[in-house]
Amino acid sequence: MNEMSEKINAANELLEAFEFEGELKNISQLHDGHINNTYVFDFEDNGRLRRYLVQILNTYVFKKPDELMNNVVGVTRHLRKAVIANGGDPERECLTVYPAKDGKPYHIDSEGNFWRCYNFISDAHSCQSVDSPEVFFNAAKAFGKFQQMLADYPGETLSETIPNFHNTESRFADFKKAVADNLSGRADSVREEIAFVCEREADCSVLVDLLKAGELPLRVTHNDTKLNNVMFDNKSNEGICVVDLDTVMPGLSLYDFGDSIRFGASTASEDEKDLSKVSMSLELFRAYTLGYLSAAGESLTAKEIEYLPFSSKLMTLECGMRFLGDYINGDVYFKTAYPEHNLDRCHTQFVLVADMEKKMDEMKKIVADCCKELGIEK
Ligand code: GN1
Ligand code: MG
Repeated sequence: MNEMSEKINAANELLEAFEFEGELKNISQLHDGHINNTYVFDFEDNGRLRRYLVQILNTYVFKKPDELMNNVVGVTRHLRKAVIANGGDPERECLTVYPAKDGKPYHIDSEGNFWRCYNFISDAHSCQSVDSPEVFFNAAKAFGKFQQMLADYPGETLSETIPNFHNTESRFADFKKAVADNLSGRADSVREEIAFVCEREADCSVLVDLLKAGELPLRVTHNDTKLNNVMFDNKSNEGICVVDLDTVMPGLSLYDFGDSIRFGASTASEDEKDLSKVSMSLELFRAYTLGYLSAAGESLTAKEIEYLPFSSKLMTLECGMRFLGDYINGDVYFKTAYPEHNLDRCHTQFVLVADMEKKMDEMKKIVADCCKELGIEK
């Protein structure tokens, strides 16, 4: 069923299931993410506009939505307390789960769709690309602060919503399986891309090995730190709220840092076809590093800081490998708008990886300079 009719069919059921206030006036769809379907429901309540963020969770990707929602409820409650303790506005600086009337944090409709409802963050916007280093600096501060606010969250109570999500070694094994199974029959047309990944097999184990050896600490991390997962205040442009909490799980701070660079430090969009436009901007890398270290630097270990540049490359390689694997699997995981979409995405990621390999020494120097500027000594 197409997405438009899906939301209209379900609207009446949702009005029954959730405690919305007012009269439903409009439904619009947001097209930010590659996984879930997101809508904004506008209600009029005694002349006042009330908006809710309503989503269908992708249960192909998230196999245990119940456990996922337990994570999200726990994490959002914790963040709310932290925002209040910092003197912030919990209506705009964190997500709140609105439970269904039966008390569950979701509603499964008659067609089996898994719906949930959040507050809509008012007077704020998301960004699909970085138009100034300042925006990226602000995103970094927001993700750094997010990590700080979750520093005392009991990680052992969180379920793994996608097992081995950033275990790049296991991602590589999944990739090899996709190539061997060749479900779409496309593998022969992407031999060069497959070789690009295989040449970098050793990289895939580096962070996992450091974690196993106890050289990197396990923290509660976001794990999907794309620029468009931060809401920016319309007036100040500060990053006020981190959203998309489905992958908040125990992980490495380096996953969050690296994934932000992958998406936000690129000079082009993730699916740019003209690869001559794609590179990793050192200016943007610097802006993010400075923002992130200013918010979270004190709590990072020397090893974490040392691996910031490498993690940027690794998270980009991992994501490119996932896009390529999905292309070979027949586009079953990421939403795509046209048949070669995942392949286009994979190409931008690999151009970025190659560019980061060239710029690795400069990235290391930027990290050292930022530490110096901020007085961080490890
Ligand atoms: C997905 O949902 P979204 O678009 O924020 C994906 C991330 C990828 C990203 C690539 C649960 O994130 O892991 O890095 O696409 N999320 C999931 O753009 O797989
Ligand atoms: Mg998202």
